[in-house]
This record gives sequence, C-alpha cells and structure tokens, in this order.
Amino acid sequence: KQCRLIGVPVQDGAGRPGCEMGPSAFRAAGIASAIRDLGHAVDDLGNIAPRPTASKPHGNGTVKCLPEVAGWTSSLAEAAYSAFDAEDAFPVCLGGDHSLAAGSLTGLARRAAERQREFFVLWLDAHPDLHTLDTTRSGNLHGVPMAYATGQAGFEGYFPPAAARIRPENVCMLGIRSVDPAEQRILEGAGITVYDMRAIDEHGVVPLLRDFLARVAAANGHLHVSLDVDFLDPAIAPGVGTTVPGGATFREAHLVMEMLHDSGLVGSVDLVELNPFLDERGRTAILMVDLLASLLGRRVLDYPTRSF
Ligand code: DIR
Ligand code: MN
Ligand code: MN
Ligand code: MN
Repeated sequence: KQCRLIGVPVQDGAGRPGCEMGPSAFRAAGIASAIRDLGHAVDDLGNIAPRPTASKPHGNGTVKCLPEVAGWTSSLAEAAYSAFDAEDAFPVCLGGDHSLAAGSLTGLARRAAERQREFFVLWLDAHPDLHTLDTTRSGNLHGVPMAYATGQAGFEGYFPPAAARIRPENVCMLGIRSVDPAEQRILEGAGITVYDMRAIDEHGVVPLLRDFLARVAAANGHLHVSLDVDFLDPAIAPGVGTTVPGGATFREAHLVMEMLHDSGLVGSVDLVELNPFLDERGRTAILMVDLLASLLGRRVLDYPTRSF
C-alpha cells in the first residue's frame, strides 16, 4: 500500500484544547516507521491548514467555532480527495478532533464515487457523532460529522456543500455507549447499523464485524475506518477529552484491526481525538499506532493459525 499521512491539527470541534498536538504525537510515536516495517510505502504529506470558508452565524447560539470547522472541512475534503489518487493509495488522517471526519468522509467518498466504488464506513467510537447543528447541546462540532456526511438536514450555508454523501445503510458503528436523545431519534430512522458495548459483551466483536465485512465484500466496496480514541476503554487510552467507561479492551480493539486486515477491504483511516495534553507519556498515541499496525498486517505469528 501507499500510505499517505495527512495531519489535521483541528481542535476547535472538541470541548477542550489539546487535539491540535495529535498529529505531532502520532509522528513522535513512530507511525511512519511502524507502517514501513510492515512493507508499505509512507508519504507524510505534513499538516493541512483550514481554508477560510464563508459560514453564516448559527441562530441557536450554542454552536462553537462554526466558521473554523467549516474551514477545516473544506480543506480536508480536498486534501483527502487528492491523496486518494490511486487505487492502492491509503490515506490516513491524523487528528485532530472528530469534526475532521466531515471532510475525510466526504472527500474520500467523492473519489470512490468517481471510481464507481460503493463507500462503507466502520465507525469505532463511544459516540455516534450524529448531532445536527440544531440538536447539539454541547455545541462541540466533533459531535456532528456523521450527520453531515450522511446528508442530514440543516448544514446548508453553515458547512461547505458535501463533496459526496455517505449512504447510512453503508455505515456500521461499533463500541457505542453514549448517545444523546436527539441522536437516538436520528439513529432510529437512519438505517445505520449500530452495535453498542452490550452487543460486544454478549456476542464478542467477531460475529458483528464479520456480518458487516461480508456486506462490504459483496458490494466490492471501499471501507473507511474512523477510529475515535474513546472507542477504547479509558484505562488503556486516557489521552482523550471525552472518556466514557466501559470501552473496548486491548484485545477487542486489536482483534477488530486484525479482522479488518484479513478482510483486505480497508482503504482509508481516520485516527482522531488523541489529546496529548491528557495522555500519559504517550501511551495512548502508541496504542493507536499499534492498532493501525495491526490493521496494516502486523501479527504475532507469521504462519496461518486458523485451522485448529
Ligand atoms: C456529545 C459528546 N454527544 C456531544 N460527543 C462526542 O458533545 O455532542 N464526544 N463526540 O467525543
Ligand atoms: Mn467521535
Ligand atoms: Mn467519541
Ligand atoms: Mn468525540
């Protein structure tokens, strides 16, 4: 694969500062060499900057940093589209808070649509991030990218027109354990597949993910993985502004990544919400890099072990 690292030091979508240091922390944790050691090429495109973007002031008064996040969305949609310039190009967006998914999802989906590839998203997060500008209570725009990318109403004139739209039926959320009432209502009608932590407790990640991967494979789709640090249990991943107890364990998370690798379906990734200011000596950054390495083929044993 040709991995293209895109640094997106946005923190205006999160409730507290620190995510702007995320791309630097991923680099310090050795992300480029970890990928190279697996035999892939790495091109670090550096950090992007937000593009000044016209955005109306929003009437409800709670939405924070709307013009700034609109600017990041516009510039990342373009950068992700450009980085995904070949079938074997593998864009990796280094956040930055999760508002960046508004740009990554729509920019990458635009390229997939040009290639007539169906676009699928695996959303690994404690939260569905499905608020609209009208429903958000915190006003933090890292809570809205999935609503924007799936074409929910109310973003017109505030966010840039979406470069492409994600079909909700093509989205699978895993690890969910914090849903606001308004998000619950949107989820009920949207057609998104949602596996909360209880589903993982009862069944384990294997059958849940296997079903979704089979759907992606049947459509010969492109699979994008959006990994929010808070998918992980705070005990192993403290470096995030919105910790929620009861998250994925170390092995659950690695098993997801190993299954994704074996599927051969993943073509792009977001690593988001890493807040190095809250981290403990880089351990969350290192864990996120190790998870990406599992997704890209790192394994314990180099021979097949599936036949016992
Ligand atoms: C909450 C928390 N639903 C909000 N969201 C996120 O602020 O809208 N936390 N994304 O990470
Ligand atoms: Mn998120
Ligand atoms: Mn989250
Ligand atoms: Mn978040």
